[in-house]
Amino acid sequence: MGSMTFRLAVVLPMYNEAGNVVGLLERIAAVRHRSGLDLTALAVDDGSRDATFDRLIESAPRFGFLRFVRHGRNRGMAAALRTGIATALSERGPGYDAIALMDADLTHDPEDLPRLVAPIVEDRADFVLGSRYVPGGRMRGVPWARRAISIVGNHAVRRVLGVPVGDLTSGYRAARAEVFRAISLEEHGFGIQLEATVKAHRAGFRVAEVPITLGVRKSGYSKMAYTRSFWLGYARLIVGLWLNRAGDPNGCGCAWCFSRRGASSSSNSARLLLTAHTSRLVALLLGSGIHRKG
Ligand SMILES: Nc1nc2c(ncn2[C@@H]2O[C@H](COP(=O)(O)OP(=O)(O)O)[C@@H](O)[C@H]2O)c(=O)[nH]1
Ligand SMILES: [Mg+2]
Repeated sequence: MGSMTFRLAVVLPMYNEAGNVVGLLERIAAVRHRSGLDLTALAVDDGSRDATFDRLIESAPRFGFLRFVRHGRNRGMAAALRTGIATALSERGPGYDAIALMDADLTHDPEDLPRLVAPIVEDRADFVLGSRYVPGGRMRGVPWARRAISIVGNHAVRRVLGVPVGDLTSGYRAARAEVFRAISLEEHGFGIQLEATVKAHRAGFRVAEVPITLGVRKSGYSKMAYTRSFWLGYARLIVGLWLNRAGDPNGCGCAWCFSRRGASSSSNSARLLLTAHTSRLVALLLGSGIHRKG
């Protein structure tokens, strides 16, 4: 399939990104023009309290490829991504071939989009990660603590879950629409990215990585914080995915997933106890070590 007929929705979660909206859309417009991709920008304003929504409304006449939806109140990045993905999947006649996820703070270069979707366009992959951890991938200006946490975290999770992917948590990614139809995403925190990578791999989709450079934002502020709930959420997710590694590719290890698998109850309660206690312990250890300022 040539790129001219390739329909791509780029989901852009936005929470207080007023200073980035127009610059982002200008760069996407240039990419769209140059690449010939049939690209739609699908912004999800997640109850921003700044002028993000006003900027989107003002931008609509200028950027014909822009669509946007709004949450009445802030529901978090994972909810915004889910809304964006569901909106893209509901598009009919014709539907999108692929859906990309990209941060709206210009830390992901829109210019990388054609390279990101190329493995899908050329039918070499179903799910492509914009990766910091393959040759050519980089981080530019990212604080050392964040780098360290990401590098060590990715390494550990790769070993524990046995998923042969360098950058499991990258927020810059693209997948065939059918991948998002096949996997169920249940995480409420930033862990939704890891959840999607592991579930896509387990469901048998071909995963590829292309190098990207992750930059730092020039406008606005990061909403990621290394809080106790951040670590707790990740720990619970990782332990759950590990416990469920031989089961339903969509299962996360929670009581519901185990009961759906129909396994016997005694070993299940032991596992669930382990999940709860291990995740709390990991979260405590990690959460007490690192606190974010501001
Ligand atoms: N919709 C929505 N987007 C969010 C929320 N938190 C972060 N984002 C968006 O997700 C992307 C990444 O968030 P950011 O705060 O930059 O996190 P970081 O890149 O990990 O530091 C940006 O486009 C944000 O606007 C949220 O609560 N709701
Ligand atoms: Mg960011």
